[in-house]
Order: sequence, then C-alpha cells, then structure tokens
Amino acid sequence: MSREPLTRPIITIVQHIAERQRAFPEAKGDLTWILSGITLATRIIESYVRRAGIAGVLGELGTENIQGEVVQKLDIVANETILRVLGYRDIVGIMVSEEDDEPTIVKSPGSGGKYIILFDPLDGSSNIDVNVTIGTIFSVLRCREDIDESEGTLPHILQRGSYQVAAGYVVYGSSTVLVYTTGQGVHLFTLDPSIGAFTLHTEHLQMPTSGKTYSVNEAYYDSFPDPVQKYLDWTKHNGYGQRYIGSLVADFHRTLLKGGVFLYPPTRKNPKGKLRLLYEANPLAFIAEQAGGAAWDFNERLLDKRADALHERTPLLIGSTEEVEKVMSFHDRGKS
Ligand code: AHM
Ligand code: MG
Repeated sequence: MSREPLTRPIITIVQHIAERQRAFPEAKGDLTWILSGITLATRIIESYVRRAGIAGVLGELGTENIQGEVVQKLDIVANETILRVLGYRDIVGIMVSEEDDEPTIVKSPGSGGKYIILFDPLDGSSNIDVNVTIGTIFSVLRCREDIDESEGTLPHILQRGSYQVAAGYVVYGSSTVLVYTTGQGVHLFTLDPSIGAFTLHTEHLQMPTSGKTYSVNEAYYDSFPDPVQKYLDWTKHNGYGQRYIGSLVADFHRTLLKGGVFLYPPTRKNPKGKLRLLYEANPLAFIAEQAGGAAWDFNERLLDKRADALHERTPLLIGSTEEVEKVMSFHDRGKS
C-alpha cells in the first residue's frame, strides 16, 4: 500500500537556478556558478552577523569609506568575504563594492573575465550595533564585447540597469531570506540553518499593486522637493501608515511583500539622493519590475538611467506601481 512521503520536497537555490538555466540550451551554467558563490558568501556573512557580539566584530573600524561614511568592522568582514569567495570563480571579471574606492579586477575582460559583480556587502550598517535588520545587495552585469581593452574597465561597469543579467539581496532578519531574479520573475528562499541551505519559499513573487504605506526618513521633510512634500501631506488625510527601518534592503523587502512605496528623494545635504545607483538602486529596481512593481528616480525610469561614475548616487522612488504613480502624479501636476 502506498503512503504519502513523510518528508517535504526541498528545492535549494542552486537547484532552482540550474533548473531554470536548463531551459536555455545555450546557457553554460555561468549564472548558477556565480549565484552559488553569492549564496556561499552570504551564508558566511550570516554566521558573522549572528555571532557579531561574540566574534568581536561589532563596532566602528575608525575609518571612513570613499563616500565619507563611517566604516563598521562587519562592513569589512562582509566585503572581504564576498571578494574572497567570488574572486575564486574564474568567470568573474570585475567586482565593484560600496566599500572600495576602485573596482577589483579578477580577470580583465580581454583575458576571459565575463561578468561584473556589483555589491553593497552590508547595507544598513548604522543598524548593525543595535540588532536591527541589515542585508547584502548584489547586481550582475555581463562584460561588454564591443569595447576595446584600451578603454579600460569603466565602460564595462557603467551600464544601464536594464542590462543586468541577475540581481538579488539577502536580508539578515528574524530569519535569513534571499531574493533573486535573472529576469524570469522573482524568487524567495529562506535559509534553513539546520542544513545550511537556502530553500525555496515562494516562486514568482508578485508585489501588491498598491499599499497604503510609505517609507521615508520624514525628518528631512523640509529639504524634500515640493512635490514630495505635497505627496506626504496628502497621505496624512488618506489613511496611510508609515514604516522606516533605515536599512534600504529591509525597507524594500517589506515593500515587496506588503506593498507601498519607499522614497529617498534629493535633499539639501544629498542633492543627488543618498543611495548608490549601481549596487543599491539598480538591483532593487530590477527586482521590483520583475515582481510587477516600479522604480523611478523621480524623473525617469531607474533602469534607463545612465551612470557616469562608479559610486554615483541617485534619488530613489520604488514600490507598488499604483503608489509610485501616485507620487509621480504630484510631480506631473507641478509641470502642467
Ligand atoms: P549604507 O549602505 O552605508 O548602510 O547606507 C545606506 C542606508 C540605506 O540602507 C538606508 O535606506 C539609508 O542609508 C538611510 O539613510 P538615512 O539615515 O539618511 O535615512
Ligand atoms: Mg547600503
């Protein structure tokens, strides 16, 4: 007599990526190899994050990065982990990190380096010491074939977000969750600590099309552009709630699951916004669009935006399509 299996099927992230790549006979397993490297690196980072108080890696390093921000010890641990793990994968050509002034060349595109990995090793680092959710964000680009070696590496890196071949993030929260896209929908995995693997939780995640929650550092209200102020005033009479963690990756994750909108507009202090285009905004914009949401820089679609510098900043408006449209409608009103 047959009976139901006692165990539930488990799909790990590497199985998932490999199965999806099988649908493309020309694919050589490159993305599987890169994403498996990222999952290994983030599992190592996760173990540091969970043991930070015991492992002696809490607190500031006593230096600032290129962007004038205080560097935390865990920022460096996370950065070194990703550089080390992915540096061993010979299809990786260039790595760009929020923590490093210059790109790391693993293998120049002319000598066979095929991919560029851009990442924020530990987003939300001001939250590290207070046990609030932080995360890792990554973006993968293919090195351009139309560029001569003499042009250097920057033209390979400064591609529009719409050219990303994969993007994702890991949230080190009450559980550890990984979300990724390779342009065929958005998939969510949870780290099962008992087996040390990310296992499939939801395939083809869809962001709600609306949601009455806005996420912004409203302390900067006075220095926001007029249309953003008007939108925020409008929410006060229309039943909205506000949530702001101060870790982009965590604020975005909530917005992806529950709907709503995240805003980091230009401010007096940061006239071009605070968040970085290549390794914070672009990967999340790719995920948002793949999940049916939208991302703008308050002026144009984020994925169409041209980057002029490695650590370029951008204003960011991202979330449920109807909420993004609502914010943009206050901008359009100003123009007519
Ligand atoms: P980080 O990458 O150095 O941690 O900085 C980016 C963080 C984002 O995670 C977050 O959205 C933002 O800075 C918060 O900035 P603010 O404190 O100005 O609200
Ligand atoms: Mg960050």
